Amino acid sequence: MKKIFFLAVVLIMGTAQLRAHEFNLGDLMIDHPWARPSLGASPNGVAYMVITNGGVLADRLLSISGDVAKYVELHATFMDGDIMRMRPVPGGIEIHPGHSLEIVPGGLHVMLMGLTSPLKEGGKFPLNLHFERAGAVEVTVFVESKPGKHESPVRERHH
Ligand SMILES: [Cu+2]
Repeated sequence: MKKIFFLAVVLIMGTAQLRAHEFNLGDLMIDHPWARPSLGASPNGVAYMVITNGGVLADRLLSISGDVAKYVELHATFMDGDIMRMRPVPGGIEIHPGHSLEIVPGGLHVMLMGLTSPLKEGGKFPLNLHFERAGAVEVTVFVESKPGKHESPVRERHH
């Protein structure tokens, strides 16, 4: 919150969408960062969000960091035969102008390895996103078992 380039806009768009939230950084809009509650004593968690580039220049999500876990990594999920596996995405991911980077269940996810405390339903924590052009922004991640009624059609098709 101390960073001068940090600009967060929380949109309240009606009672059914009270927990929808988004963050803006230059031409980038980060929609509803959320994480599943962690299971039991599981040391790991996952977080999701959708990042839209509304500008005319490409940008790149370089990395994600935070104190919520010992290691925070962007992971891709892929099928290896019948087994779903995941691996880090080195060098980050480009976001073309007019496109959205969907970090959603079944695809990309933010891997939180070595949680410093369990993720509890209704809780929240900050993550820092680092972009090549736009710089850095802190977003607030809501801990929810489901991202709620406000979930966009884009994300629902992955369920
Ligand atoms: Cu992972």
